[in-house]
Amino acid sequence: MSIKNEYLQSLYQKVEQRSAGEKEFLQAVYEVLESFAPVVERRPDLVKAGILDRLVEPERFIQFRVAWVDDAGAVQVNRGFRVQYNSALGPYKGGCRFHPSVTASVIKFLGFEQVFKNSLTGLPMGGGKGGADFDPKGKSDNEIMRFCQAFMTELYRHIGPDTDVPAGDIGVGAREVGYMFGQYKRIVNEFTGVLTGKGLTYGGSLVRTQATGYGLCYYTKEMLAANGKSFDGQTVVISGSGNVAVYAAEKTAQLGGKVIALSDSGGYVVDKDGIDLGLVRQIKEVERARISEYAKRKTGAEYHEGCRGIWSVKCDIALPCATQNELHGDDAEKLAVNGCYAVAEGANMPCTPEAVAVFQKNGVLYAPGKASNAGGVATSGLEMSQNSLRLSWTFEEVDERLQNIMKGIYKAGEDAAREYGCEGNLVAGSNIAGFLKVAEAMKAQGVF
Ligand code: NDP
Ligand code: 2IT
Repeated sequence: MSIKNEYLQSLYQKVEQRSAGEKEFLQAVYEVLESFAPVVERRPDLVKAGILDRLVEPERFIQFRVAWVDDAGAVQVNRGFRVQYNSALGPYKGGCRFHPSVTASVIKFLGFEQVFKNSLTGLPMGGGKGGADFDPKGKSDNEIMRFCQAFMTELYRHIGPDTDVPAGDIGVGAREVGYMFGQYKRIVNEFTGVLTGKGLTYGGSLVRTQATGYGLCYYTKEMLAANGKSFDGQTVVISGSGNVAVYAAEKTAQLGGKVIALSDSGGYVVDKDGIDLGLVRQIKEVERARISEYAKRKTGAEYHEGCRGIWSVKCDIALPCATQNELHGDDAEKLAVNGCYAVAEGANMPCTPEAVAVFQKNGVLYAPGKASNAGGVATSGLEMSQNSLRLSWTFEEVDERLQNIMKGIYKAGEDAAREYGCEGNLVAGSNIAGFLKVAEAMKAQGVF
């Protein structure tokens, strides 16, 4: 693997040396740098100002111990992280992930992607990300609360409503945000919009819960329309059954599509009659149980072990909404052979580079997550605006803003791709459009 532009290839090699073994981070950096050859040719001023050399290095990376006591009275130790990647456009902004697979590499890849994503929203937000290698599965509500309090007891000193504003991600939803917000408020004795994804009774925004899944569908709708297609009457496969997957499924159905499969890390369910979302929400949101429960309760539905098998289900449109590198080259081949013509990422980096190459070779429309899943953070930005105004907008008001933002993101990627000689390539277009704004801001603010 090598990038054709000499400067970009040598920059990538520097990152590789400095971050040896950080697989996910290197994968994200490579994908971005690979699309920048036309920018480097046209904008020698940005190269001279060292923008790219600075952009690949996070402004700050924090790692800390999180010690807490479980229900049996035993002391548990986890590792917490926050990367404050880039503040050129605004306060650091990005979610926190609680999952046993969380490492420095995962947090850095997510933070790096967040910089471009937040820029694409057009809202004043820099990029950050955090989390811990804590596994929420099987923990009691009290254990979740104690962990969140312990995590915030260190994190609070690094964040603030004008400094860094965390939110949710895998394993972090309204419950966890609530516990973290409460702890922050107790420590600093201030009620501020320091986190987004808050409950509606204490500063949360309407639509934030639905925003990533809804936004994904609004973006996909634009991509389909530009190619003479729509969701209407199409079969759709969605991986995952968490926050993003559930609301992507809801909006798909509202737009006329039929969702026939969902998954979790254990396996997937297929329901040819169309997934019953009420049942999914009961199982996942109320009972916090496994998706296999769905097949036990719904006649005609089947459960299969192994989450990657979901990509062998024949569909028109696929929306990967679980986690990074969940869709491999051979999965992409299966989708293409079965007639799938559009893939849009709800998760961050769910498709491997091999899978993306298969889509591009087969003419499958492909929307990169940093553009198509930006609706979540965009609505977080709207929550920050409402907190600053000390006002709450209606559901319709927020939803309309979200739709306009997603349309704008699609157009920015499409336009930049055309302008920089890679028409139709939303990966390159979105990377370039997101980058240029950050680059101009960094250049204007001097070397830092
Ligand atoms: P949730 O925790 O609500 O749900 C995650 C879902 O993905 C679960 O079904 C989970 O299954 C599955 N999953 C997680 N890890 C794995 C794994 N290693 N292998 C297979 N399946 C897995 O998270 P979200 O829905 O919030 O996040 C999903 C994706 O969307 C992530 O990539 C996240 O970064 C991204 N995203 C989220 C946003 C948000 O606002 N929440 C915004 C933008 C992107 P199981 O229960 O078995 O673990
Ligand atoms: O990946 C993401 O964009 C998120 N998890 C949402 C971040 C946010 O600050 O709302």
